This record gives sequence, structure tokens and C-alpha cells, in this order.
Amino acid sequence: MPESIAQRVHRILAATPVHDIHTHLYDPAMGNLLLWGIDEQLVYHYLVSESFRQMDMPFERFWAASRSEQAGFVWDALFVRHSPVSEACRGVLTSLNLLGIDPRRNDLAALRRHFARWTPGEFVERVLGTANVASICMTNSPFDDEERPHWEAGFARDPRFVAALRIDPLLVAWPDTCRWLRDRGYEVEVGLGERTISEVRRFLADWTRRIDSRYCMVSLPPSFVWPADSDLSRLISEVVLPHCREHGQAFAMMMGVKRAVNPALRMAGDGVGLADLSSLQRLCAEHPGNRFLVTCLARENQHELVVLARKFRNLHPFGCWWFTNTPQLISEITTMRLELLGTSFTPQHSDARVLDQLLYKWSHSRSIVADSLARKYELAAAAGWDVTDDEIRRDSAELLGGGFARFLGR
Ligand code: RAT
Ligand code: ZN
Repeated sequence: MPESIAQRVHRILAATPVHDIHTHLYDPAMGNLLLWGIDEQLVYHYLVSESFRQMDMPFERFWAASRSEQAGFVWDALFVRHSPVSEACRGVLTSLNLLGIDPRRNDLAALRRHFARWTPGEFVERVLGTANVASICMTNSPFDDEERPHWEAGFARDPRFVAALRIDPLLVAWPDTCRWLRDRGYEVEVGLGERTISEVRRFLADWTRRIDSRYCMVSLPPSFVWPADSDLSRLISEVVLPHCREHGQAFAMMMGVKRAVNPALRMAGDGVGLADLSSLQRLCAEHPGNRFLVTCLARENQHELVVLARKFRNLHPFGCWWFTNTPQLISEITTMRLELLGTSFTPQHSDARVLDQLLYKWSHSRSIVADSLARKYELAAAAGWDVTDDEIRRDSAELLGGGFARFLGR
């Protein structure tokens, strides 16, 4: 029996190396910043917020515990006392499964022993090989006190780990960041005069060069509007966009995150809101010389984003971000994008914070993207257009990072 279209697409997508365009992973040379192993998987903030729904422990008791105790609380709440059916729980199962570890036959202590047999270097190779990930884009923040010293000291880069300059504090917390910049020798003032603008641009240029950044990125709250009489809006117009033009950087905006909806959950406490995409429309229309990479957190923003991308070729939608990284929504969003944009978008990024998560995030997403794409080829075939394996290979490479690289001008 010849292979069906769906079987061909699944086979080819699985064999296509992915360039993961947004993660929170670090170059192995940055030591402990690169997280891996079962405890780190369990204290992933996606799981922490779910576990609090099943525990009556006071928040402070959880946060006062050690990392491995916290992992134990999560394991007990979500895997022992309840069934691991959520997407984040299923992710732990898939990742263990792809490492050849049967979570059913192991308690947490036994799971930990499985991980003790790998060195970090071996584990990186094992995960990148199994997940078929060719390159990983980090999220690099000069404002992060743990990360910055690595860049300042310099280190031998692993070419598979590429950099992206993350600038949230600059844009969303200007007065504080102004003081921070001044302490580091940049002649800036809260007032955003000419001298300050050029000094902040010098700061961005310094870091873009230092980390060899691929693009510059920020996450934005639902309240974001552009243009507006605000520091944020002025910093984008007068600092970020000219910087991006001068240094050939795309500007990535992750739109619609409401930070600290429940601060007691710490990093797990962020929520979602509807973003104002008419601001994005104005940015794309008024800055044809800039390139915008955009993902939206709200399901309700997805259709408008896709329609905007049809109008502006300087806009590249990417990923099913965070709360939209669930099978049902990936399927819906990817199908909608294929139907309105063809293959001119990047369906997914992993957002992995723990190396092991590359295993599940890519296995789950690849299979859903394959289903959506196969359905489109089936419909083309029904109209007399039989897709060839070479064409499927071309399209798969495009979707798994090739189109993104071209959009970046690389
Ligand atoms: O998905 C996540 O892990 C979030 O915490 C955020 O980091 C988000 O992806 C972001 O980059 O802001
Ligand atoms: Zn992220």
C-alpha cells in the first residue's frame, strides 16, 4: 500500500530539523543557567500554577521549600493524587517517554536516578538529537544579573545556541531602567531628550554586537497602544525602530500578557488579555522599513493577526504562545494561518525553559502541524494537485525555521 499523504507529511516533518525561534534555554557554556532534569521539569511555572489548584498549602510554604521539595509537591499533586491529563503534565510524560524512561514504573526518587547518569554535555546531545532540533534561539537579557556576567566575561559560543536581545525592562519600566543605565555609564535622563535617546541606542548597539543578536524582543501588556504620549511609545519610535533599521534587526513583539495577575504565584502568576492590534497595524504601515515578528497570547487576537499579516509583508506571525500552546489551539491557529497565509508564517516556537521540554514541545507540535498541513495537501490533491515529497520537504523546512530565517534576512 502506498503511503497516505498524512503518513508522508508526518514522516517528512519528523525528519526536518527545527530551528527553535524562541526559548528560555541557554548556551551550555553558561553553566547552571541551562536547566534540565526531572526536578526542573516539575517546577516549570506552567505546572506550578496547575498544582496550586490541587493543593491547599499556603503559597509561602511552597516558596520557602527547596527546589526538590517543590518538585515533590507538584509530583504528588498532579501525578500521584490526580491524573496527568493537562498539556503541561502530558509534556512531562512525553519527555520521559522519549528518553526511554517509564514514569509509571518509577517513583520520583527513581526518576531522579535516571537523570543522574547523564552529564550536562551528554544530555544536550541526547535531547537535541532526539527532538531533531538544529538551533535554539535564547532569550538574552542584559538586565539579568545572573546572565549578564557571562556575556561580560565572554565565553566560547555553541553555534547552535543563537541570541536574541530581550529588552522588556527598558520599555516597560523606563524610570527604573534609566537609573540602571546611568549606573552603568550611559548618560541618560528620565526626560528622554536627544542625548538620552542616543545613549539608549548606544546601549542597544553595544549589546546587539556583544551577543550577536538575531532580533530584538519585548512582551507587551494588553494596554499597549502606539503611537501614544508615553515613554513606551516614544522609546519604540525613537530608539528601538531606528536601532532595528540600523542594525538589521527584526523587532519581536509578544502581545497580550498581563503580568502578575496573582503575585502570590510569582512567575506562575501572569495572565492574558486582548491586545490592541490596531497599534500593530499602525506600526507596520508607518514603518515599512522595519520588520515585525508577532505572536499574540489571546485566542481572540489570532484571526486579526493573520489578516494583518496578509496586508503587511513586514509582519511575520509566529508561534502558539504559552496559553495557546495546547493541542486544540495549535491545530485551530495553524489551520487558520495555512488557510490565509499559505506557508508564510512560523507555526511554532517551544518557549522551553528546561532542555527536556524540547522533546515534548516539538513532538506534540510537529504532529499537530503535520495533521493541519496534510489536510491542506489532501484538499489540493482532491482538486488535482498532487504534492511531491520534495515539495513537502521544502514546505516543512520553510515552516520549521527556514521562512523565519529569510524574514530576518539571514
Ligand atoms: O511561556 C513562558 O514561559 C512565559 O513565562 C514567558 O516567558 C513568555 O514566553 C515570555 O517570553 O515572556
Ligand atoms: Zn518566552
